[in-house]
This record gives sequence, structure tokens and C-alpha cells, in this order.
Amino acid sequence: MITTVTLNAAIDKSYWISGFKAGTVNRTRRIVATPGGKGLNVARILHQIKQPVTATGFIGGFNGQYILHRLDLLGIKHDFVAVEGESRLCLNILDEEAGTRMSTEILEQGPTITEDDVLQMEAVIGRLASCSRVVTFSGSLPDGAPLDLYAKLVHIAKQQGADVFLDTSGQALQQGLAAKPSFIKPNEHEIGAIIGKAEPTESDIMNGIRLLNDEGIRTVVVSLGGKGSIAGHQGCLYRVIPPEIRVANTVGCGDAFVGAMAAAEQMDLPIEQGLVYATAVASASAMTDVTGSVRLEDIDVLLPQIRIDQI
Ligand code: TA6
Repeated sequence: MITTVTLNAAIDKSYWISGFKAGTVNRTRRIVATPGGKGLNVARILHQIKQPVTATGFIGGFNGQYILHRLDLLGIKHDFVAVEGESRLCLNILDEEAGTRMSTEILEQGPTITEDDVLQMEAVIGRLASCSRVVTFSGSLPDGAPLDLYAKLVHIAKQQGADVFLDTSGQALQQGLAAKPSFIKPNEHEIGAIIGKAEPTESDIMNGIRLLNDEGIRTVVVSLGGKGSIAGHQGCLYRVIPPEIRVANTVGCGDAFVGAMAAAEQMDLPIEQGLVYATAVASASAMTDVTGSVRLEDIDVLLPQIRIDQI
């Protein structure tokens, strides 16, 4: 089983607007609401690709109840810790005039969690990790969370024998590395920060990946957007290149990649097959206009078109 952890769950609302302009009245043509926050996008992708998944994290208020209601409608198992305050809204404004690649995100900060909430989460992670092959931690930390919270939770999950994926950024990632998660997906700037380069070249990225592999992070993937990714697995580096696709909505593609990599782990796929599969799922996610959604037929069409080279 795979457990997904969303410490800052959200209702993701996508707005389709023609000619979006700040400072004026913008009327939506279409709205789609989905249970969101990176970890819940991972959970929804896993459910769509038929993998056993349980979602946990923090939820609060009426927004939190809405999130749980939508998960029940989808048939996704969940075991959240309820906190004071309201789970947040995360807006994704898609400007049709600027083309579907123009996406403006507005992310609320979410509820403030307490020390008691953290203690409850530590117990839930320990319990779920004991019956999970993989535990994924995704997204920003909510207000009130100690910056080393991911490090603590990653350690608890690893102690229960689970493989641990960590997809976050900034100080939450920097401090989470101390617990040596088995998979991370830093962006170019984060890998640059790790090796002290503001604008890392591809060679810098490869050196940063090797450094992290040497420090015990088994798999490191750096996304290059539509150009694919550079990955390192136990010191072996790969370049993965997807075919050109018609992009509908790129928000949530990174989460789809994480979900597919966790599924590959669950299916005991070799790393090359896992990277190809995850790239196909992430590309398929970009082809649908609903965040965190894929069409299985798109994955099947994309799989043979993904190129992977060891470098
Ligand atoms: O990756 C896309 C996304 O999950 C959006 O759906 C939105 O929920 C946002 O990221 C949340 O990001 P954060 O890093 O604040 O958890």
C-alpha cells in the first residue's frame, strides 16, 4: 500500500478566464474544484492508475469536510488529523487568451497547527507506515509546523520499514534531507542551492544529483519541464525525454510524477522503467485540463515515445 501525506491540504480551484487582468473584474467561464495540495494530487493519481492508496495529513473546518467528502465520492481511503481553522483554497487561473500554458497560482497559507496536532500526526504516520511499502510527503508545511517536521516524520516512516518520498521545497526540504528520504524531486533552483549555484548548468545539476546520491538519497529527479528530467539513482544518471504534447494544464504534473514513481516502487519496476512510466504519467497529466487527472489511454500511447539514456 502507498500512504500519501498532505500536511497542508487544499481545495484546488481552477478558473478558466479569457484575458485575465489584475486590477480589473475577471469573470470565470469555467470552474473545477478538486481535493488538492500536492499530496492529494498524488493520491488521486495513484487511485486513477489503480494503486492501493491511503491519504493522510491535516484538514480543518468546512473546507476540510468538503475535501473528505470529495475523497469519499472518489473512493479514496483517508485517515486525516482534524485541526482548528480552515483548510485552504489554492487557485489556479488559466488564461485562455494567453494559451493554456499561462497559469497563475494563488496559494493560501492554510491553518496553523499546534504541538498536539504534530504529536497526533507522528502517531498516524507510524501506524500507516507500518503497513505501507511507500510513504510520500508532499507540499508546503502549514503555519505552526516546525521546519524539521518532515525530518521527524520521514524518520518515523523509515523506522517502520517504508520507503519514503519527500517532495517539498525551501527550508522544509533542506531540513528534511537530514532524515535521508529515498526519493526527492528538487527543482533546478533547489539543486542549485544545495551545490551553491544560483543558476546551475546541466553539469552542475548532475554534480548536485551525484552529491545527494553519495549522501544516501537513493533517487533524485530534477525536472526540466517540457524537456523532461535528469535523474540519479544510486550514482547512475539518466536523462529522460518525453515527446511533444498538447499541454492543457501543467499544475499537478510534478505530483503525478511522484505518484507514478511510488507506484513503480510498489510494482518493483527497475529504475529505468519507473522513470519512463513516471514521465508518461506526468505528461498525460499535463494533457488533461483538470489538476491531478490522467487518461489511462494517454499513458499507454506515451509510454513507447519516452526516451531514456544513461549519461
Ligand atoms: O503541485 C500543484 C499543487 O498541488 C496545486 O494543486 C496546489 O495545491 C499547490 O501545488 C500547493 O502547493 P504547496 O507547495 O503549497 O503544497
